[in-house]
Amino acid sequence: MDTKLIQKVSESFAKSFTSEPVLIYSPGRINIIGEHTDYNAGFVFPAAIDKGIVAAIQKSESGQSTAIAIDMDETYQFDTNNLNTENLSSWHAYVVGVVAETQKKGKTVGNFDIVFGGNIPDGAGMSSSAALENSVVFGINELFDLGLTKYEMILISQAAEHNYVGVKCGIMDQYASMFGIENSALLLDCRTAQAEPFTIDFGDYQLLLFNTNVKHKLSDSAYNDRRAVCEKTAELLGIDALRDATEADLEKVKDQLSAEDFQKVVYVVQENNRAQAAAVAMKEGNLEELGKLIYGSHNGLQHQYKVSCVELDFLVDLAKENPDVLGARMMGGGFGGCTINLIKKTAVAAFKETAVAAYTKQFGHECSPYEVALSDGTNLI
Ligand code: GAF
Repeated sequence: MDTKLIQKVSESFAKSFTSEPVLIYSPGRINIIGEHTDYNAGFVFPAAIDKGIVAAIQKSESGQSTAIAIDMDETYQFDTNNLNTENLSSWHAYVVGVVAETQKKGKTVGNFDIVFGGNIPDGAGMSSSAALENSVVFGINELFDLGLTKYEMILISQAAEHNYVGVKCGIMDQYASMFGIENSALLLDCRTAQAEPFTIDFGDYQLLLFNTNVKHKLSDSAYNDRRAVCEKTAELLGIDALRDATEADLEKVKDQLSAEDFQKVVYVVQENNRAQAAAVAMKEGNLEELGKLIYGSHNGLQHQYKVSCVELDFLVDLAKENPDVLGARMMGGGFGGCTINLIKKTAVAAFKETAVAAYTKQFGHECSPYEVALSDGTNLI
């Protein structure tokens, strides 16, 4: 837990408000494998991390709600009794969207004051948005005794993202952030919402992230377009979701799809298989196989699903040149954010140095290495 961040948020709350707040930590997430499979009712393999959002929240007696984002030094005011959901920009949409979705469930949300800050870089693909949504819904559930289960909370967070942010995301990010378990990754079946926890101990190996520090435009619309292709294909096949399709099934509708879209849906079916194969490899302690699956995932994301970018590809290509890296791939929605690498512990320091130098030379700005610990999900501090 980042005690400095907790202190910063608490002090900032005390400067603006007099009451004693409830403190919440809501983590971001990584994902070992299983990308763009969640909205196809498939398998994903995320873990909550020791980077996230700290929120201080308390009931407001002033007749309005005040939200303060300390990282941006911005304040936004609204009234939960007369919520204006038009033209919400940036982080306002996450906060107000969660309130609006909670109200749609017939819950009475009074006014509240919230101050939040985080240590997940924006656009890093580590789900700062899900962490924020979860901290808000968890906080108002606590303050107003709404009686929501954690599962109901993540559905509210997801709906806020769909309806007020405009990204038709799956459930992976909100789930991992809410239900994370220390030192564990979760093999999550997105159809049943049941997760099998895997204790993560890779022995001589570990996970290492590199943030490209880029977030390319159009990522949200490209995300929604891909989801639409998947849903259209499932409809053509007469199935509920692509999770139920085999590659042979896809051949039956090949002539009804563009060549590009066909490759995209093939990717989804293959990636869903890779996520399940990764679970087997981990159970067998077969890290070479896990690494191959991770490289295979990137290859599909780059060439078939087409959600990578030159910066991510560059970092994965660098990893391939290093025999101490067993696997590397882009992580999250794509078009920027982080790569995730499975690397020998003794090689971490040297690879960080090489990768940052090569990346800076190529793109004129640095990439940022991160080592993360796997943490518990959203909770009171
Ligand atoms: C984003 C989404 F929010 C997730 O639901 C998931 O689809 C991911 O992209 C891709 O796997 O993080």
